[in-house]
Amino acid sequence: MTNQQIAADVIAAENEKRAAALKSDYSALGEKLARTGTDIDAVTSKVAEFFVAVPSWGVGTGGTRFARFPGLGEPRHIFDKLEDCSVINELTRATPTVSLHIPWDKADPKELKAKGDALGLGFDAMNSNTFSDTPDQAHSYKYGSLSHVDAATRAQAVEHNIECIELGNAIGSKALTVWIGDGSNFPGQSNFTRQFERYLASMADIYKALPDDWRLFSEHKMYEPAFYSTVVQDWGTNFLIAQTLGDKAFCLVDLGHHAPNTNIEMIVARLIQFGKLGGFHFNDSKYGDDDLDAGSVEPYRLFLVFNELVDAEHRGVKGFHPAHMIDQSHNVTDPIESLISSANEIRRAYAQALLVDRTALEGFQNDNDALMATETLKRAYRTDVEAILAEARRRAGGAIDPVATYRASGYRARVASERPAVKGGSGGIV
Ligand SMILES: [Mn+2]
Repeated sequence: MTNQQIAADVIAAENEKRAAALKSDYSALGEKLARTGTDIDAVTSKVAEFFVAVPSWGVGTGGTRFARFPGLGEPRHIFDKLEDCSVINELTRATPTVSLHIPWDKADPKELKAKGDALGLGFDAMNSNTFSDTPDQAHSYKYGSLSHVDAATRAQAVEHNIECIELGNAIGSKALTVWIGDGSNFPGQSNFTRQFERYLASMADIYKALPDDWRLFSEHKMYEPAFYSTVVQDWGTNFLIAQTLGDKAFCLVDLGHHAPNTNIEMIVARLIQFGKLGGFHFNDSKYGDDDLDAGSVEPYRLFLVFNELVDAEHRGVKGFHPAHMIDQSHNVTDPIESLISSANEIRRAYAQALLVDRTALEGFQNDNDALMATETLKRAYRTDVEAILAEARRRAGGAIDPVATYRASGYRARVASERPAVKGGSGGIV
């Protein structure tokens, strides 16, 4: 038995309070879905097998350029972070893996692996950090890392990524995600072509160090911290990178890394069509890279992204297995509650996308019946699938209402008494 953070009897007692209502809701929804030939249990089973990785950095309180307001019981190190991540998984049964960020989470691989095993957690993609300096490093990343004009700085950044692969390999990870802050703040500051050539050469060196069963994800981002241009600014450049590097290289789509109103679901479709969709950093956005909770601002967009994923699944696209990860920053909520809710919203979008009548949709598309085609999507989106999500959690040993159960467990108060309070005041984006 693994070392659980939330006592099984707390989950059982909370579930007991809600079991009868869930049974009734699930049965009513089952009847409704049966009328259109959908077996609710088949959908519930698929939802129960859908997992998303939690970011280790997400369980700490984030911040903005202006300030950071620490929360109670903030994790002190990666082992505290893993315990917080375990809480999310114990209650949702949707997040059995954690994505680490190096050097923030650097630790003895044996200890990391042992802690993960004890909590029943695995390790998802490793994330390198060459967008900030550590006190002991020889060359600064102030003017870039993998694309820096200085060869020694580039070599140091490549070496850091290789170190991430080696650590990841020792703990069972199978992917490296590379996002760089490289770019320019002024027109003329950098030669776009030379800079991208240097980036590609550095990435090729990292790619060479990749084990055979690993994947390399490159993440595009329109702006920030470079405000005039970034080296990997959009999905087109990202696609060129993945295509240039080889079969183990894929594009990672972070939902917040696009201009407002960008048709992200269409980008997803294109990347799927050409075999280069590596996976996602789920979050939500209003204006920029806001790192808001998944599904909190534009749940319909999240659904439309999942509609493309389910469409690919439905068509049996070869080698289609995108990595699902959350990438959020929590400033005003308990990070554990935000991550619980985000994992649920992501599963909700998946469940709704599973309900799309794809035969009918194809018929309406072929008949140029725009109204009924879009109505077919809306019909699935409007379905309240909460009972499916709750039943999937309950069957897997999780909580029918995970946030209420988390609050009832008193976990935050317990860790607040064990972990020293952190003073606020400093700025800094997580
Ligand atoms: Mn991201």
